[in-house]
Amino acid sequence: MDLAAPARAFVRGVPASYARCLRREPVPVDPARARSQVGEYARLLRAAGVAVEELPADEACPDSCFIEDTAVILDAKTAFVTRPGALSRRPEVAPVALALGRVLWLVALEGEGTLDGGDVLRLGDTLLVGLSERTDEAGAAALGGAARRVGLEVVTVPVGEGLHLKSVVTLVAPGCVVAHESAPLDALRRLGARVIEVDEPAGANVLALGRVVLVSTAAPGTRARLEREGVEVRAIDVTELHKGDGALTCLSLRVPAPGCWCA
Ligand code: CIR
Repeated sequence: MDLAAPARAFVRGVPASYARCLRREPVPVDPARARSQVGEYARLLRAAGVAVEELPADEACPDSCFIEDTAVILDAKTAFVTRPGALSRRPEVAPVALALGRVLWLVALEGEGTLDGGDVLRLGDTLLVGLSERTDEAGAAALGGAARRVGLEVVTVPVGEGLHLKSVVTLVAPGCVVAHESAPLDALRRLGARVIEVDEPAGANVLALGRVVLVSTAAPGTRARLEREGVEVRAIDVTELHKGDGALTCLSLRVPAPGCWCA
């Protein structure tokens, strides 16, 4: 199965209530600036050939622009609908499930477990799931049951620093990841991944869209490093989303073309 740019992606608008989003540092955030950064993100996805569907902002859900946490896309036909670890984020799920259900089969997380999509990193036929402050063993086991039915295997790993697993490691190319030193480097290498280590926290979350890889402007060293590796990089300013502990992958849910998988 080939790694390719997503065929389609779902993004979600930034509400004015984003000013009250969950965040580790009590820094002020500017919803209007975040909105324009998400608009540019959608534009870059479209420029990479991705069909983008924008779901409306939900004022009742300050973190709803971080749509990745509400589902895990398993293949071109199937999505696993999550139960986010943060109580305030659970109402985000139903409207996203409604939109996904128009084009995908849905499997819901049954039981008491919790899982955020930001904790799930796909590496070939393996879903590496971070056990974090948001994702627990029961959530990972529920995903494992759904994943097995489409030929994927779940492997869990503890998340040390970072809100989510993908805060500290993301895919660059088939078999190759970019990772912060706080990522589970041994586990990644045991799974056969080539690891490009970077020391910029904002550099560890990149979004591979086929050959083109989006990198935050807050990580110029990572950009230079990937360019030296021959990667075609597009830099994008998502600093207003970083203030809410978000990054590039968390701003979309990406659906691969049939027979392919995507970051
Ligand atoms: C949260 O704390 O849930 C949001 N403020 C940030 C979520 C970022 N999601 C992600 O990286 N997948």
